[in-house]
Amino acid sequence: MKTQVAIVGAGPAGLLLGQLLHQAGIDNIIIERQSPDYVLGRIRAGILEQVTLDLLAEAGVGERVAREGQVHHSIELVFGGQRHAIDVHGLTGGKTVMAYGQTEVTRDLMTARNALGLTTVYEAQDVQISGFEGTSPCVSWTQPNVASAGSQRQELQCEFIAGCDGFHGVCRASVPESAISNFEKVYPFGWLGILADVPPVSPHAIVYGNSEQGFSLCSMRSLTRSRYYVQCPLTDTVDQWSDTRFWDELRRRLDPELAERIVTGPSIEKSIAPLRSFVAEPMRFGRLFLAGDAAHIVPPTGAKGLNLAASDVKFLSDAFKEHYLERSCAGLDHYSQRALRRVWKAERFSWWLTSLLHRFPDTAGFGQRVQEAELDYLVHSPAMSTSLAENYVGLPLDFGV
Ligand code: FAS
Ligand code: PHB
Repeated sequence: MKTQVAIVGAGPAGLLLGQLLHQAGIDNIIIERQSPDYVLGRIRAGILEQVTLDLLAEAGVGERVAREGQVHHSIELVFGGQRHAIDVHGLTGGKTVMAYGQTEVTRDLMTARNALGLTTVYEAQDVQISGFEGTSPCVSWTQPNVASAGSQRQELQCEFIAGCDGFHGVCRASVPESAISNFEKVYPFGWLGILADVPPVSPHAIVYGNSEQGFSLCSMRSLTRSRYYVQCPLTDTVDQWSDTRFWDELRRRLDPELAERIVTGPSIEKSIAPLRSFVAEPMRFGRLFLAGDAAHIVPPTGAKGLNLAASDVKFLSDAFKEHYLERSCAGLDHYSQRALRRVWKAERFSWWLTSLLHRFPDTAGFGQRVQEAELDYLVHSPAMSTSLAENYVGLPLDFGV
């Protein structure tokens, strides 16, 4: 098999990149280790920035999200038993965010790729990449479930490899340690998240809480499906959290009026995710380019993970178009520096909001009072609220350039 760009990973980054390259006439094949249902079964992000929405529209998959997504003009912060609205729309000159689940983004991209008859190899096992430091990159794998393929290795010769295979993928792991620098911060808690088919308690604004018991988040996937989170110890397991315990704990962490309004119901998904900040530098190694979670991870507090993957893909697809259509390598040579400038600003914002909204086991006394003072200052300072708002809606792609 041969292609121009081999994409490893059929999550949002890989699928979006494949769509944009196809539209530019650049041949690509995606190699994914899981099944389509498994990929769709992962419950992840829920908030899209305008930059991401514009990219989905450019990729030809903007119609359903525009129809079914819920536009949010504000967010709310709950602390000290009181709820404070942050007028994101007013503070950013009219910008908003969209509540629309990553699962639906992935579904829309999968549907579009299938409709175009583009090649996506699912359930590829033992995926390996090679030759990316030279001029003949190659992706190989075994396809045990396909009789004709048997168990011999399949090989895809390509001109470039896009590593869109997430934090635990093979692409970043294939880079020699001497060629890569990793920057990481692991947080001493996780998020217990549930999905329930009940109307969201706050359909027009995501609610972030910081109470004595810890962080909480009230989000949604639609007007009939809610997504909630509470901070929990890393030692907790899902089995220790019955639905009743979850709902009681969530109510405990909200202001009385909101707690009263919560509509509870059986969870249809329940999981605990650890929180980390992570960046690998650079994001390019010869003919291998990393994008999305393959290159960086943010704590989900700032709703940046999926949106950063989208902006990486915007920069990388533009660079490939320059290479193939204008015969210029400038974009490819500049990709890592350009993407990392945006990544680090999102890392900073996500770290800052996580530090502000969570209870840290080793922070008491002075540190706790400073956190409470910063929250009080934030909701009463137009300057501080504007800084939160402009980062929350997503900085412009050319910010600071
Ligand atoms: P993904 O991890 O989504 O996709 C990578 C793909 O590569 C997967 O399909 C995987 O199966 C495949 N793959 C892996 N190894 C491979 C190999 N060796 N060969 C072939 N394929 C391989 N972000 C938010 O903004 N808000 C949230 O609330 C939020 N919650 C999250 C919860 C969890 C548990 C996790 C892990 C992440 C969460 N994120 C959240 C971040 C998440 O949304 C990511 O930013 C987003 O999935 C990034 O997309 P991709 O870069 O495509 O990576
Ligand atoms: C979600 O809906 O999953 C979500 C929303 C906002 C966040 C994180 C996650 O900051």
